[in-house]
Amino acid sequence: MLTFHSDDTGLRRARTELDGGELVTPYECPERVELVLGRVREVGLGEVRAPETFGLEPVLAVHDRGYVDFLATCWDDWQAEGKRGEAIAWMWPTRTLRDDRIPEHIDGRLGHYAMSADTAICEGTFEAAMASKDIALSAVSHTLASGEPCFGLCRPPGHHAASDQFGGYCFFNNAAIAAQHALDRGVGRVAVLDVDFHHGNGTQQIFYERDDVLFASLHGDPRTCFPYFLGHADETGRGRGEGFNVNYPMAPGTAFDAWSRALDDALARIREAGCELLVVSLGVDAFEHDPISAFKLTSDDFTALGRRLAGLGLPTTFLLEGGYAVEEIGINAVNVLTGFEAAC
Ligand code: SP5
Ligand code: ZN
Repeated sequence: MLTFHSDDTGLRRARTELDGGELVTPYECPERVELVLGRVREVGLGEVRAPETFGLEPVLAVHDRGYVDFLATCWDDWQAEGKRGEAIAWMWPTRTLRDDRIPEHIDGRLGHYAMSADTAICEGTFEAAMASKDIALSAVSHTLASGEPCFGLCRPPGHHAASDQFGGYCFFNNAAIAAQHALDRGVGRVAVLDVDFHHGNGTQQIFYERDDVLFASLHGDPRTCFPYFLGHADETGRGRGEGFNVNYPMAPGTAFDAWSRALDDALARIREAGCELLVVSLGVDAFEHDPISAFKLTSDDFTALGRRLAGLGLPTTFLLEGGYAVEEIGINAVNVLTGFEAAC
């Protein structure tokens, strides 16, 4: 299987993440890509290729222009204020305030465009996000052109990024950008299957009122898990999108037996919907030893996941999402890919 990778994903190396009232070294770090790339090479998964550049047009097909401009200028605007730390939002237009006027001051703009305070913007963030979406677009383009499965080693991840909000370590929604690109190239309906431990709130929001993308997500129940404010089972889509959003919230401690029953249900829904392309939001933070997650998948379970995905028989693009701080991130991500290939 072909892998798309770029060293430019390493241009973002944030120093700070607000976690438990402390500023810690971010869980989402450049070393993640090195670990996965090392494993891709170790097992001889296939060629590793640099992405092509696609510019902003496919980004603007799913993201708001003002949001993209904000991401492009945030770090400079923040620095122009003489701030010493990284750009972390600290005030938001929450329930009792207005959200229809975008402030001019960078603190207000940050609050307008941020979803959560876990994600600092630092030097190189925009450049890394551009590389990440180019990886996703290159991967899906390869799948469309060849019918072959393809792996986009995206970083930063994307699935928490909404049409005009960043957070959860995500800036551009790589999976949504790739899915929209496929539709714009003539694919009739795309399935985005999100197996990251966290709910893909951004992907859900972007496609919530549409029937050309079926979004299915397996994740920690938002009653107790990030992102807390979206991802319940009763979120099924709106308008013509009704029935094209499927959430499988599960309790902390869930292991592969229960998790894979939800997976099989999601795969049946994808089959029934007549999807022509599968985009997998491949987070591997459902792993039993992930430092910020609570499911109990083993490394072998990720191989089994790959096998089951192959059973759909669809052209498939895998895009890296979460998965943190453990050596096994490379093993687990690549296990999905080798499991998939072995079953094709
Ligand atoms: C892409 C993705 O997986 N994003 C996840 C973002 C989660 N951010 C909030 C993390 C909260 C971490 N709290 C950990 C406590 C254990 N020390
Ligand atoms: Zn995650």
